[in-house]
Amino acid sequence: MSVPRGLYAIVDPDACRGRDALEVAAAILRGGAAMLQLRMKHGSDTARLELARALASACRAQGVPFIVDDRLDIALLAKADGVHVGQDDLPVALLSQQPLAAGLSLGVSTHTLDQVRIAEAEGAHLLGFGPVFPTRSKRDADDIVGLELLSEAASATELPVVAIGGLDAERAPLARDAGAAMVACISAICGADDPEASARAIHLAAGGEPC
Ligand code: TZP
Ligand code: MG
Repeated sequence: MSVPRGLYAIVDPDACRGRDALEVAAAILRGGAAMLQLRMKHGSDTARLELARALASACRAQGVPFIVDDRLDIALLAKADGVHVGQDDLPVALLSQQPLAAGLSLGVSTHTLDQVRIAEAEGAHLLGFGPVFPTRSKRDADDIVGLELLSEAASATELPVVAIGGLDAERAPLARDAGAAMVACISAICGADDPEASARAIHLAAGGEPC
């Protein structure tokens, strides 16, 4: 999977202000997101799989890579393009050696330069790095890393680094200038009054191609 630039949209049903997550995702895709991840911390596996399959299909229709957070099983069953894991999730060292995960893009959340180097050595294909700014979307968020450490992280790896945490259209250029390949957002898109317009503004501000 080649890595695009611009908005890495994270669709979290809890952040959609009661709106249908699939409709919010459709708006975000119209806005031109370069990649889309499903992050669903609550609800049944039946609901999770149903939404994952619907999002996979919507993303495929737009040629946008679709990633599932945390869950290799859901990623496989939904025929996603990849799976994203945090430091306390399934270890990327195992996923990268696992035939079941062959062909999937493996993303890893990192918060320190050591984690960046280790995730790369263990076979990750893409790294999240953050929280760059304060966030209210993750209850157990790590300490703020800031733009300087983001820049060091981007220089410390050959892998694309996706900035995450408190990003919006105003801050996206700062992350891009610090070396981020993409800018990941939850609340700035899922919680926006107009998710399509917000996604478009962030995607362009992050250096994405107009769609
Ligand atoms: N990992 C680090 S910060 C974060 C995650 C999942 C939440 C980002 O959400 P927001 O609303 O874009 O700050
Ligand atoms: Mg996780």
